[in-house]
Formats: sequence, C-alpha cells, structure tokens
Amino acid sequence: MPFDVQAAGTALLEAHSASVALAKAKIRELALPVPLERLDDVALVVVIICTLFSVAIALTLTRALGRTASALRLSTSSRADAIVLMGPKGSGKTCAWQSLAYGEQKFGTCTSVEINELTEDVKGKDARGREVTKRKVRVIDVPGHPKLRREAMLWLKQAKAVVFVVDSVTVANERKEVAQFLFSILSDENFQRRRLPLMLACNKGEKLTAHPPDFIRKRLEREIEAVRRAAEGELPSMAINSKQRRANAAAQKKRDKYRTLGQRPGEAFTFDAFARATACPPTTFDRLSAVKNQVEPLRDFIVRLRH
Ligand SMILES: Nc1nc2c(ncn2[C@@H]2O[C@H](COP(=O)(O)OP(=O)(O)OP(=O)(O)O)[C@@H](O)[C@H]2O)c(=O)[nH]1
Ligand SMILES: [Mg+2]
Repeated sequence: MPFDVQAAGTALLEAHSASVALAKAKIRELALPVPLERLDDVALVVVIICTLFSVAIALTLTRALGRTASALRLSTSSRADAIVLMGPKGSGKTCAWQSLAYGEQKFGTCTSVEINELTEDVKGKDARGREVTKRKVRVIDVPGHPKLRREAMLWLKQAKAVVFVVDSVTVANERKEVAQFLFSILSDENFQRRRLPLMLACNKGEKLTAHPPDFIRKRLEREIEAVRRAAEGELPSMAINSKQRRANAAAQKKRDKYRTLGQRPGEAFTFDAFARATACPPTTFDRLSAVKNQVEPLRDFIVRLRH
C-alpha cells in the first residue's frame, strides 16, 4: 500500500490537538495557577516537554537493546572466522575499520561502546606481491575502553586473526597498559591453542613523532616480560578446604601453562620466541595511517591468511 502523506499529516495534526487538549484538561484538573489566556501556550510547552522526554526514553531503550543484542550475538555465535581489531582506546581501530569497509573515513569517531562489524571483499598483495581479492571477510572493530575490556576479550572466540592497533606516538608512554592488554591476549588459552595470527598495527604512522615499528616491538617485548614475571608471582586465590585447594591448584597450573607465553625459565619474552614455543605464526609488525586510509599492510595481512 503506498504511503499517504496527506492522511499521515492529518493524523499527526489530530494527535497534536488531542495531546494539547489533554494537557489543558490535566492543568485544569490539577488546579495549577495558570492564567486562562496563557493556558494554550502552557499546554503546548507541556506537550513538547513530554514528547522530548519520550524520545529520550526511546533512544535509551534502543541503545540498551542494541547492546543486549550484541552481547547475545557474542554468547551464541560459534563462528570463529573474523579479523578482530583490538587495542587500547583511541589507537585508531574504528578509523582502520572504516578504511577497510569504505576505503575512506565516512564518519567522525568517538570512544566506541559497541562493536562495528562488516563482511566485505578485501584487496591486497599476496606474499609474491600479486594483487589478490579475499572474498567475504568478516572484520570486527572492538571498543578499547578499559571498562569494556572483559567483554572485548570475549570477541577473541570469534577470531581467526587478531589485529592489535596501537598509537605509534603514545605507545611508549602508555606501554604498561598496552603490554598488560597484549599479555592478556597472548596468554589467552583460546588464542594459543588455536594459534591465531597476530598483527601489531602501529597506527598514526604519518605523524612526525611516531615511533617506528621495530622500536615499538622492542619496547613492548621488555614490558610484556615485566608483566609476565609479575603474573608468575601472583598468589593463588584463597581456599577454605582441601577440595577447593586442589581445584585452585589445578586451575592455577592450567593458567600458568599459558601465562609463561611458552618461555623457558630464565628466558625473556620476545615475539619470535613466543611464536616458536607456541607454534603461533610470527607476529607481523607494520606501520599504518588509518586516518589517511593508508592501511595496505593490514590488507596484505588479511589476504595472506591461510583460510
Ligand atoms: N593522526 C592520526 N590520527 C588518527 C589516525 N587514526 C585515528 N586517528 C585519530 O585518533 C582518534 C581515535 O580514533 P578511533 O578510530 O576512534 O580510535 P579507536 O581505537 O576506535 O578508539 P576506541 O573506540 O575508544 O577504542 C580519532 O581522533 C582519529 O581521528 C591516524 O592514522 N593518524
Ligand atoms: Mg572505536
């Protein structure tokens, strides 16, 4: 049935008049001190305020429903076929995602609270430098805010590769937080068991003060080693009886297996040693400038993935 603009307009006007009449009746019923000549104006203001209030409630509800739906999708989906963009907040994940999705920055970004997801053909160069297209690649941009870290980690389950985006300028100052986040990914059981490929995307590379990828690699290796050593010294959780003590010890042993990052005693962490010990592919380090849509190394990384 075609949309009847005139009928819709009439219905809106009728609804508006009915609302104003209702507001006037309510003002009279409550005996509010409104002069008779101002009754129409006050009723109109009441209707406008109520309408704005309803719109605000509807928007809040829609947002909450969106987040519930995304959490539901996360918990029920068993697909592990996505390129998952992770990393600290403000490092440029959403800009990199837009670059892949649209080849340009379609919208301005602010701190993400929800994921962005798309399935798109990705063009890049294979290991021999030939232009190739990978069909229907699912790419997920995960918010980096520390308060959303627990939920962010759950997206690893859907990953077939992880792209960890860092800000090449601030990474040196924020290395502790960045290393902690990276450690939680590298020591993840699912990540190690499935030998997920990892790319460290050193973004904002066009800036004069950007650190080169090799410098970032060395800085992060040192910092991850510090996190790893601190994790070794962590005390097991309290147990109130022997059964619980045994359960705690078993859980601790399992965690420790992954938290050593495959390094032998006395051996310091490096990305290469991690790859050798866990049989994960070697970590790729490369420079990007998402905001300038210079994300070729990311495209190449995606098209070179085996599956
Ligand atoms: N100079 C420069 N700025 C960038 C680049 N990429 C992103 N930015 C800027 O960095 C800021 C954060 O970018 P986002 O893409 O929103 O960062 P994010 O990683 O998605 O952040 P969260 O959603 O909070 O986790 C924005 O102001 C971007 O314009 C880049 O390559 N160069
Ligand atoms: Mg974002």
